[in-house]
Amino acid sequence: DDADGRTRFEELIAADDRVEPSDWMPEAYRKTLVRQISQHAHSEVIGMQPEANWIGRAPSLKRKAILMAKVQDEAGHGLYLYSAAQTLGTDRDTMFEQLIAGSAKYSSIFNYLTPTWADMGSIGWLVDGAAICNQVPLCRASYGPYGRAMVRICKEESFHQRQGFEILLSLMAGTPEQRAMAQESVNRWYWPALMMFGPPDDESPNSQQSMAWNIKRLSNDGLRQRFIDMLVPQAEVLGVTLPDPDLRWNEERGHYDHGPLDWDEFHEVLAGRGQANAQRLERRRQAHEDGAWVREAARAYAERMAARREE
Ligand code: FAQ
Repeated sequence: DDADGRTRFEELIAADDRVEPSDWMPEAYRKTLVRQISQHAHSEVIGMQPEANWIGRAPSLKRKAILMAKVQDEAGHGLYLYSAAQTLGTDRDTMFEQLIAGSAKYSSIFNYLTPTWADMGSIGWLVDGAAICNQVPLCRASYGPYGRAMVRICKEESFHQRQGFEILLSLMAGTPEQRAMAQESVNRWYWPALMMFGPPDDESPNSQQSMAWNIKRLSNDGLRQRFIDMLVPQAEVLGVTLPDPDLRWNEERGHYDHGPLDWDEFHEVLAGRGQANAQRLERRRQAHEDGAWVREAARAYAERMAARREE
């Protein structure tokens, strides 16, 4: 332990300043950041798969170009986040091995299937919408490289959210079949999107400490409520119904009341028994193996360049 370092760390947190990679930090602070950042990075990388499913089948050239750009952004977000985690001393190969071995978490939401085109709309509107709601406060996270990565990610996520909303808006202005497709998709994605914020506050083991360290700024339930309050007027503009019969404005609280979430489903998905857990990991493993030659070539090139510099 470094007494001066600890005092300085506590001062930084108390002043709501930023902790930088060269600063002393408690091991538990480092560990929880690596846990949260790597989980987020893996979510971005695995999160490319549900949408990649539709790149080859997008209904127009324009839609295809937009979807490709979005999925590429997700790869980029993964890279910023792996870089932020690397400044804490855990390298990307290690995190990748944990992902492929199935021992690392990624967001529950990416274990749901995308059978219809409307799912591209729902992912943008609901999944990216939830992501922004969760991540805007993370731009102020106490760890510098993480907060700064989040600023750029949030800007890109806003575009993703709007493109999803616009897909649904187009479908809702279409034929009865298209409207039905949009509604059916929203019905499937609504509850899983609410689960993205994590377990209820009284069952969230990490929240209290993460909030004391200024990593998380708002609780899981607090963010979930903020998200629901945001969605209701947007659903009205779209003309879709949110599939919760208990959803109603509570004048006293100044928030929408909502029905209970199915936490058994959440725990099943986390335990690996969601619709697509096995498929997502298998695809990731295969892509990693298929990319071995690229890593080998990049390493050989880097070595040759280093040797040349020494000459
Ligand atoms: N799925 O004590 P807490 C995106 C775990 S957005 C799976 O409350 P914490 C953009 C949690 O890790 C999605 N696991 O934990 C995109 C912990 O287990 P651990 C990614 C979950 O950390 C859009 C345990 O449950 N965004 O990718 C989930 O304080 C479209 C107990 O929970 C982020 O990761 C879940 N939903 O709060 C990409 C944002 N919820 O780690 C492509 C950053 C909880 O102890 C297409 N992360 N768990 O083994 C966070 O803000 C936090 O980590 C929370 C969880 C809020 C997710």
